[in-house]
Amino acid sequence: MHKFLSLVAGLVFSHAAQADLVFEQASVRLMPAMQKNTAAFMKITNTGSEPVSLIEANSNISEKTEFHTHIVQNDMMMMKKMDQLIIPANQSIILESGAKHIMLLDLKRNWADQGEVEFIFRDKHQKSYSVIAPIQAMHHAQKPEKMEHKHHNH
Ligand SMILES: [Cu+2]
Repeated sequence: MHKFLSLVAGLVFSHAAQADLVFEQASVRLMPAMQKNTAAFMKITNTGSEPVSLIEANSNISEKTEFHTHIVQNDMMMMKKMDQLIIPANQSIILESGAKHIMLLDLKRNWADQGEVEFIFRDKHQKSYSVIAPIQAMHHAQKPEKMEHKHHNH
């Protein structure tokens, strides 16, 4: 009994000492069935004292999953693939429409019927993170969600 308790305590301690990520408000944008791509949004908080670099993403509904950002090129807003997504120590980043996001490419047939998506992210130390995100219709796709959030602070 005592042996078991100390083993559990040891596991909890070593886990807490590592960098860790908390995923919140995750969602995948519902798209018409003929669309080949969609995007996912979420808030990621790094509760550790070291930055975390995610270098790989996979999902169960797409052949490819990438980290994207938006850049302006020739006066046009374009999406650009990022080799890594860095979450600074003790900080949160928000992936949202019109900013950094997760791109799901080459969607599988009837992908939206699943209702939710499972992501597996991997950081540069080969630690993996599993996240479940519901598939949701987003009505104000063009409007940056940032503006809606600001409203609550007044
Ligand atoms: Cu994209």
